[in-house]
Amino acid sequence: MKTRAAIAVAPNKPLEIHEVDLEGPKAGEVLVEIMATGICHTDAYTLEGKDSEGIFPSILGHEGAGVVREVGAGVTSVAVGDHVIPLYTPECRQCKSCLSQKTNLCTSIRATQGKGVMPDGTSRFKLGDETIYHYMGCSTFSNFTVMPEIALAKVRPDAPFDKICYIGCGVTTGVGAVIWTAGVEPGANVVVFGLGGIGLNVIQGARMVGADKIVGIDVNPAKRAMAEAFGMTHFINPRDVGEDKLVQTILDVTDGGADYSFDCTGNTDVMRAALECCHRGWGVSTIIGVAEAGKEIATRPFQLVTGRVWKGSAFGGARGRTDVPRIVDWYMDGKIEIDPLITHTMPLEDINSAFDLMHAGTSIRSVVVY
Ligand code: NAD
Ligand code: AHE
Ligand code: ZN
Repeated sequence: MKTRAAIAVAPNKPLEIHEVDLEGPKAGEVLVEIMATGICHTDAYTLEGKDSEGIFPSILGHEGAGVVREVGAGVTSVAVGDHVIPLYTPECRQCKSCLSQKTNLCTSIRATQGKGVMPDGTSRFKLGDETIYHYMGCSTFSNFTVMPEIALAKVRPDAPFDKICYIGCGVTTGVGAVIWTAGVEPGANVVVFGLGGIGLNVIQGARMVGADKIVGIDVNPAKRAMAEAFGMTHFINPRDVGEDKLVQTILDVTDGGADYSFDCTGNTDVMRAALECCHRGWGVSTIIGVAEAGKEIATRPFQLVTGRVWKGSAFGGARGRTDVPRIVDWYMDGKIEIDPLITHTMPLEDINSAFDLMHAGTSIRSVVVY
């Protein structure tokens, strides 16, 4: 079949809209009509050539929601007409990682996913004779895509696509990192670096679990109002206090340091500050931000010797097929908010403006509605 898609042709070039050829689903695969997709900072990072796994030409996008239109042989967990959220972190429930119950990082198809192909080693997308690669196993910047069955969360049919697409990455990543990765408890002091599409969801996760102080840090003062609306109690702009005084300022505000901190910037200097602002003896810092290829983190080992803990979180530690439908319920039941975070919507033809808005710091989430 033909499908309209935005193709990342080369690093740092605008996405190009084309009618591409899409091969139908093979065994264990599902054809999904994507109804809406968010644009996450990770899409921008890959488009900018910062992802060591970035492949061009490819169809980016990993934050979608849609409807099953066709199933391949042997598919049993979803049927035509089901509403689904594509999962860049699948849940096969059979691999060593899934069975361990210690991680959400299902390994069953990770290798082919990182190479931009389906589990059989081939792409379903073509433009003329040229192969166009998949991205993060999702490619939601295409109106239709093919997904492995194990990478689809079936969700309730009354939830609006243009909002729940955000649960495909940003919402789950932020809220999940609080609940599942860090395990923040009521009364804890939480410090969040970067108040964008991920950081604001860390803030609402912290509010949901009953955190005490929720300190937000951002170099863009325009992010303050939304963060306060989502539960932030204190705001610090590193440029106001001086970058060299940032950690001490946080220690003062939190009476000795954060119980939990989260990096939602992808900046390795910020990651260091996020660790070092943690309380001596027990503070836990969770890295969510994705740093560009070649970057490394550093701190004095003494920071860890004296009890601070450095962790990382992918997709909020969520087990996609199990947890994503629950998060959709939380949204529909009013336990979490999504609508105010979707600051811009646009047709696929205008998708490049979503990247401009992100870089200008004027959007939280842009959503393409097909
Ligand atoms: P975003 O662009 O919406 O937000 C980033 C925010 O960080 C902005 O508000 C920006 O002003 C702020 N910022 C930038 N530099 C800063 C600094 N030095 N100090 C303080 N604040 C600073 O991006 P997003 O969509 O929220 O994504 C955030 C990060 O999380 C990205 O690196 C993204 O790739 C990553 N991410 C990781 C996962 C995961 O599973 N681990 C999932 C989604 C996104
Ligand atoms: N491909 C990069 C790493 C990118 C990365 O860390 N991705 C996150 C999700 S970001 C979503 O917006 C993730 O889930 N990582 C776990 C995984 O298995 O990819 C690189 O450095 O090569
Ligand atoms: Zn993302």
